[in-house]
Amino acid sequence: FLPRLVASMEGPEESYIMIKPDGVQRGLVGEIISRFEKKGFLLKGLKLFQCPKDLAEEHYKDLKEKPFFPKLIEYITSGPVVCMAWEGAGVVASARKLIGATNPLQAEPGTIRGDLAVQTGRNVVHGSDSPENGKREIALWFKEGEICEWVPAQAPWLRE
Ligand code: IDP
Ligand code: MG
Repeated sequence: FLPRLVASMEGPEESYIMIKPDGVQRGLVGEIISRFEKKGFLLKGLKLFQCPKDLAEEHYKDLKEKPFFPKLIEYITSGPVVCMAWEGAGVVASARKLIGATNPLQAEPGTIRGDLAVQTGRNVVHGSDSPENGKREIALWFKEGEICEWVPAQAPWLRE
């Protein structure tokens, strides 16, 4: 009861999705956004952004002991990224499925990484791994006023 009450006070489920610099450089922005848009989730925030080093380090702080951490930070800050906030019941797990496994060679065909990438170090997209991290990452990457609360015209055709 209490966890559900707390969850409802925190509002709807959200995922932070980010097209990494390789996705932007390779001209995959429209293709990647389309997959989430067509699925039926709600886009609440969107921007092209050059990520500073300290933000990249904060975003990936759980990985800071990994040997690949310095290269990961270099990769994420190497050019603009596309930051997105997506909303919807089940969006976090569903977005992870749409994105596919971390290693694109193990990602299923039909997923973004399975269709569009070949290496873990260039896996084109990020998706939050829990609803808590979805909230945390959206608060980290977006400023107040950059998130839009709106109801799309197609809402009654997506959910009964
Ligand atoms: P995820 O993005 O599928 O959630 P995580 O394990 O959270 O995967 O790792 C975050 C990111 O760090 C990956 O998407 C990838 O860009 C990078 N990464 C993870 N493992 C490796 C590795 O072994 N070599 C190089 N980069 C890695
Ligand atoms: Mg992760």
